[in-house]
Amino acid sequence: AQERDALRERIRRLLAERDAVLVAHYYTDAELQRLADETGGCVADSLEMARFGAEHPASTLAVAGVRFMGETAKVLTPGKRVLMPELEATCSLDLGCPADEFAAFCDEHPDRTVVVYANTSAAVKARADWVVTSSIAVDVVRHLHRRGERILWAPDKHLGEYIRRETGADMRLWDGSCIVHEEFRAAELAELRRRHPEARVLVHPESPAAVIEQADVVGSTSQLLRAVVELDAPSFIVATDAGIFHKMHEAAPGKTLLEAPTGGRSATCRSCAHCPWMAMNGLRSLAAALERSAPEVEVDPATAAGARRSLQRMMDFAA
Ligand code: CIZ
Ligand code: SF4
Repeated sequence: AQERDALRERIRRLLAERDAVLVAHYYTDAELQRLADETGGCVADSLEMARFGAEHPASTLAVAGVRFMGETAKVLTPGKRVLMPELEATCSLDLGCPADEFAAFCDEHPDRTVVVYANTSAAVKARADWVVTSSIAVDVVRHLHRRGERILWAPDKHLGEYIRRETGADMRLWDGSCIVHEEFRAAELAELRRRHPEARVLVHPESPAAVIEQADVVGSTSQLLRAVVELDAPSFIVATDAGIFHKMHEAAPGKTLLEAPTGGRSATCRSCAHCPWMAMNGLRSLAAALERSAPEVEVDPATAAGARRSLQRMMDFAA
């Protein structure tokens, strides 16, 4: 405990020395989320993290999250230094959608509007017409569908199928998935609901359709967090990364939160609904990154300009 206190102190000092602010994702460890809150940083979903970083006066952003989040921060604020504890922290959606293969997929469907999820590399975003997050995906695709546009969607097939069901849009889907949300199990969830009939079910749309079907609320991390506070229910079954429980407990201290059942990827994982790449972020690696001012996220200017264009479309639509 003493060592962790010392680490926290060192990080506070380094943040000040480097003119840096810590932005942490909801799925990172609670101690990083706490430190971000205590040092005037922010804890948020991927897009809110980027927005906060853009508006904050610090010249360096220390991004605790996964690589595409660091890239998005760099794309939106090219003048800032973006440090990450671990550049190898990635995402199965990003990994499963390499830019060259994605460009070939787009070339096969030149008549379709290309909409990609925020969980992609800057290079994939640069090839897209639109970037969306899970909080705005249905609204954007409905808008495009009403304009008569047909959609090419990547990379998450579960989110893509969900958007298609909600909007009725004509969508071609890339075959990608999140290794965390894909593990939620419909039969076991139904069983848990039988044992807790008072609980409301909150599901992130990266989950399989049979899990989404059982949800009272389907939404992004921020939307699920809001639901815990706003819905008048004593308990909730939550199907998203367990990292979110820190903020949920903080925001709604009296409520009972239950983890939605997973298939169980490994016998050793603390919680199977916890992203192994998010877990690469820790106090020690953060302190080292600040100490060395590395590793730094770089995005080449042409790619950044392309990604900024499709991100900006989403932000203009949301405004
Ligand atoms: O699953 C993820 O990685 C999410 C929900 C990211 C984000 O904040 O949009
Ligand atoms: Fe990617 Fe899933 Fe991890 Fe989010 S939780 S970063 S979508 S692998």
